[in-house]
Amino acid sequence: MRRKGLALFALLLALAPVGCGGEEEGVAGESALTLTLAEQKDSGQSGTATLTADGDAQTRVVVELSNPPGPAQPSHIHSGTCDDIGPVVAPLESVEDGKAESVVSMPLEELQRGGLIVHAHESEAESKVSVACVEIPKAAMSKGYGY
Ligand SMILES: [Cu+2]
Repeated sequence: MRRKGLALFALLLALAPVGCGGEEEGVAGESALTLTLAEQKDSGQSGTATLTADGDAQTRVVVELSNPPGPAQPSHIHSGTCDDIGPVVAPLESVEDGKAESVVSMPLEELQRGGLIVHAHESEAESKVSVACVEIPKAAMSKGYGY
């Protein structure tokens, strides 16, 4: 009987760490995704894009970029990849002084369908130049495969 008790104790110890760390999840149905915007073409601008579900049909997108230049920087969600930027899927507010907060009429899930990017242009005048970009990772197919 002593051995059995010891084994049970060891089992409890082994189970104890489960549930520590990891993603913050399930806070009143809110979920957020923070992506790292990588600089493009030596722009010197990198930063983050934070996507937060805003109800079932909208997503709040906050873009923050380092080393902002003077002019406002148009920013969008496009299809494609950072190497091959496709058409605009949803416009974002222009990044001013390195920050923009937008609400897009697409649910977060939809933005995670794969093949979409968040990026910022150098300026209105230099709109062909992309300064920072990130590909929105495709969401896992179903719950239960989470990390
Ligand atoms: Cu764009």
